[in-house]
Amino acid sequence: MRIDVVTIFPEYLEPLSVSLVGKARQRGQLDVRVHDLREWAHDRHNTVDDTPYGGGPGMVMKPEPWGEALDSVLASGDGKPVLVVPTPSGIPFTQELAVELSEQPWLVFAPARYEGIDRRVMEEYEERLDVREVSIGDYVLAGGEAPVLVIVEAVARLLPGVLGNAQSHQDDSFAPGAMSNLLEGPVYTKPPQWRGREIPEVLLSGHHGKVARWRRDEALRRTSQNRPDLVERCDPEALDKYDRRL
Ligand code: 6GU
Repeated sequence: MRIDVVTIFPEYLEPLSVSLVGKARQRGQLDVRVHDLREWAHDRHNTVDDTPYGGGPGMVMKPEPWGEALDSVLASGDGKPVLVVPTPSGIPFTQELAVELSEQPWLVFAPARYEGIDRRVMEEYEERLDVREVSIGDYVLAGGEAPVLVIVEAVARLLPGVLGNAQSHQDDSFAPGAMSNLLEGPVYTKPPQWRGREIPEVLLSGHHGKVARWRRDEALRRTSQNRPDLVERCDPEALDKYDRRL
């Protein structure tokens, strides 16, 4: 997969060289290119923003640098990318959308600072591309760069061969399928005693059926505690599938 990011803070994207995403790049599974939007500014101050028409607080990102930057990125590759625009007014970013994006050969991210990008940029590229305005949650960040890190990590770990074990994301909380509405329960590793605390006995029993049932009960307990909204949407048949999963 190829990913381009156009931003006024290229250094904000440096974490994309670390950990899972960094390794996927080193292995050639992911081609990430970060571009400085100011390269497409024209005045000597490299201005990319201006005051909003109609008045009001803050600044709006000018359309010309975005248009030239996106045209240049589009011309540098084959075919059409999906254009992802992080914004608190977008559709919710979900695991389902992560899966859909992970199936694309090419993603271009256009994170905004300030109050957002001049609307005509979206109108222009909606005529040419699949454009997704995406929000990562119900809170407001200062810009779309942190959401790009979030979305790229969620997508990259779904690419074939990026996680060691293909099973490991079948069981994710929010993975589409049997467990789509349950959170994962607690996990334990060695030592068997730590500061006087023990491992739940069932995990040492070697009884796969009982272990599966315990995990499902813990998943339900955690979900009703932290996300009662998800329990309401839970399909009872999904619980039986959870039992048979191991
Ligand atoms: Cl995608 N951008 C910004 N600026 N704030 C957000 C967001 C995105 N998602 C939630 N809050």
